[in-house]
Amino acid sequence: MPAPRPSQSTEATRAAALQAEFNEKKWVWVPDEKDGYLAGWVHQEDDETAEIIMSSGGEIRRVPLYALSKMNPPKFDRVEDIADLTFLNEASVVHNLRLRYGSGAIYTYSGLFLVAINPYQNLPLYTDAIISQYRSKRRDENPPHIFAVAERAWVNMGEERENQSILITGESGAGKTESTKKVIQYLSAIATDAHPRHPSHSHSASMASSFPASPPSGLPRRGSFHAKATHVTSNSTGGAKGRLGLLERQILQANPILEAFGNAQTQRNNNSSRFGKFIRISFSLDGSISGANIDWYLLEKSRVVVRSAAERNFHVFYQLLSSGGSLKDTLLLDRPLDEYEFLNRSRREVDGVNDREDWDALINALDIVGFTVAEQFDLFRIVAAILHIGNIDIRSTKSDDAFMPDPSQAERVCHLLGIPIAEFTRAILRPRVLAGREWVTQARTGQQSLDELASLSKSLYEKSFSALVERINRALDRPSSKSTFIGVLDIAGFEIFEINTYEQLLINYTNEKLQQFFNHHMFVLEQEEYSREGIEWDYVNFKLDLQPTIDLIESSGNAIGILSCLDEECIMPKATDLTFTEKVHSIWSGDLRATEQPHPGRTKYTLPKFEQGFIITHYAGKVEYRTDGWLEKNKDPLNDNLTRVLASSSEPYVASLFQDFAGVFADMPPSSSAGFSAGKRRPIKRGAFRTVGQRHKEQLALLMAQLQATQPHFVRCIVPNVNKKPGRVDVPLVLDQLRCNGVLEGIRIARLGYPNRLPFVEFRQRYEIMTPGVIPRGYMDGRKACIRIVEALDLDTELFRVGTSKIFFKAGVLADLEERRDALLFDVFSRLQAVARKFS
Ligand code: AD9
Ligand code: MG
Repeated sequence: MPAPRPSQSTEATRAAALQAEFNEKKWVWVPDEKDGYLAGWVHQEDDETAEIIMSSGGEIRRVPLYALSKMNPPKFDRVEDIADLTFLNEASVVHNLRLRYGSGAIYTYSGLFLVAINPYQNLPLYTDAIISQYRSKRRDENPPHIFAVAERAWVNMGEERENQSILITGESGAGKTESTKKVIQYLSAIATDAHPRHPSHSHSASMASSFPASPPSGLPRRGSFHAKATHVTSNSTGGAKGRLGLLERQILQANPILEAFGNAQTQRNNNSSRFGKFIRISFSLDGSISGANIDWYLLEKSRVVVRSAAERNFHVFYQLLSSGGSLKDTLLLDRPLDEYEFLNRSRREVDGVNDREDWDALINALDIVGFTVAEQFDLFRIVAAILHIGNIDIRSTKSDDAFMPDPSQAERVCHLLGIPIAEFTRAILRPRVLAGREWVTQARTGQQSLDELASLSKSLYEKSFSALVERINRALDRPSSKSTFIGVLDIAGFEIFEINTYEQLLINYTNEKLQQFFNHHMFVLEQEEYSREGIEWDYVNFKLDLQPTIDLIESSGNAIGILSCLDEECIMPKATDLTFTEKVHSIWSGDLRATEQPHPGRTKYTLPKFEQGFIITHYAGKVEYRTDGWLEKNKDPLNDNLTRVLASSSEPYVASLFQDFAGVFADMPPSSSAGFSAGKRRPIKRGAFRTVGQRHKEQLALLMAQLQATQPHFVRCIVPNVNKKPGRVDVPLVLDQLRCNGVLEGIRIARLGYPNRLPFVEFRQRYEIMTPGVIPRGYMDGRKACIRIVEALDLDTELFRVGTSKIFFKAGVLADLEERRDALLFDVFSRLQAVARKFS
């Protein structure tokens, strides 16, 4: 049950007192380096500056007027939707988020966004009782919640038979993956309820629950914020979990598997996803889950071989080594953890993580999803082989030729991977390469051979991860033409680090596209609302279009983009990272496309040089990219000799991982004894060789095409502080994120239009009192009445628009009206009191 509300009258009195106190002064937010913004009131002001008395401490500061932000009246404290604030400035946005977070309300709407601030503690927000509380309810009937977003997606899907997507982004550690899990938890619970196995909940009734076309916006109802900020706390009893069907359980259990192989402890997050994912859950017409599918993006495979000393490798390495039984013996893992080179140069244990328990959970999950014992063994075979590869000792002779002093370690690797040791050793130490038309043996230095082993480890891990996801998909995928899906995207948000490299470019490029998608969506929705209401509004000139930046990165063909430029350099014989960088600067030096008008403030066609790199102006800010290592990163090379050996492995799983590379074998040296029979040879697939950039571009294009065919919902996760601690909000840190994740951009767009809107009835009820005598007695239609009232209120005509059912206002106008209304009421109230005193 919701917390008891204070009685109406005490609440009203308190609100009136707060308002009266507020009205006495001109309150503002003053920018502050440490706290972001501090409250103060204007003591004196001239044309350009103001003297502010700071609210805490009474210190006086002189501040230029442009730096000040207006404060919202106290009745707006803790509003559930930031869009309802009448002063929509950064300071008010973070103030509201901070206030709410302080009282345990981690979720807040901001127009189309749900903002979620990581609580860093387990709040009782996700029980079965809460699930029921959100079931079949409109957004405004409950406090903001991730469940409300899931509910809305579900209802929209049912009513409109349209696919839905929930796009969750945020920094590392912000809570994306947790939010994704909550969405899936909610959907599996309600889908189970909708299922015919539970006739008490008729699915048709639940799917048909009505939902308003758009959330009510405008001035929130009075007195509703405080009461609703407290969440229901009730514990689950029994619950949906026990009732889930196999498919639902498999979908839920896919997650621990993905996390074991795709997550790792980092400085920012003990369980950081090192890949992005898009999970689609399909539903049949009756509302039951009919299948699921997972796509993944950009696995950080370099972590397998290197990482900072304070971080760990992927969880599965530690889990496997903590396992009991004979598996480790079979995999020849007879050493303690600190004797594996790929594990012992960095952290080994993590607070709050029990690798042994997680291992059990992983095996349990694999069992539930349906991996056979042999399939499970294959997964761990690769993990173990990688650990052994890390321990292969390679040295250089005096003439700098690589040699392997002790083959026993390589023997372990070859045993597990099912490949001949002689072939393997030769591929690593002295591969045969095509020089002109001749096959020659290439001498390698020790370092080159070690690099090859590192590439092999990364490749093995990534390919096995890919096969793992495919296998999960085979278990969950039940394609059916009648089903519709809800897709959840859990992907890293915009990144601006001290040093930004190729990975950041790909992530930021992804986010630029997602933001463009959001802008477009918001634009369309706003436009629709305006045209429904018959309001003229020109959206075109608002610098909403992020396409120039996107083109700059992705375009191919004549108007080449950065990724294609990199691809070209990758096939140039003598190209280096430096020649690539120079090419970038020669192409985008500004004059080439001088005829195209870049948007003001977004200088897109000159990429200023710095050290070895360039700067791109993204929607979220300028980012300096350093280009060292890009050619290698993009080519992602693995020598042909090695892939050939692996593709002909006697272990079908290992061979299958490299089958796509069979294409190169057309060029294999005739003398090679790589040892695969013609029968084993797979069809030639030359297309399989693509650069990392190309692959990502294609994957992203597919994702965008899918998203475009859905009705989207946007969730933005926020890290409140860098200490992973509950309760503290570091305002500058939060502001940075709001800027990067598009929340402030969304507000900017909203402000360009008429963000506050009220239905005629509401407007009249509230403000008629301020214009006595303007509306004649008897009937008058709502629109006419409103027009009369605003005219009498003497509002500048630029500040509002009258639609067909609502009246629209620019930001800030309603606050002024409220102030005038309060003053009036106060006046009336005082006079009534005076009269009352006279008669008592
Ligand atoms: V990363 O980009 O994968 O590094 P995420 O996915 O954004 O990151 P994650 O969901 O893993 O972050 O959350 C990080 C940690 O914050 C979790 O392990 C929890 O300890 C904590 N967290 C996040 N959201 C919640 C929540 N709603 N309730 C409780 C939470 N704890
Ligand atoms: Mg994550």
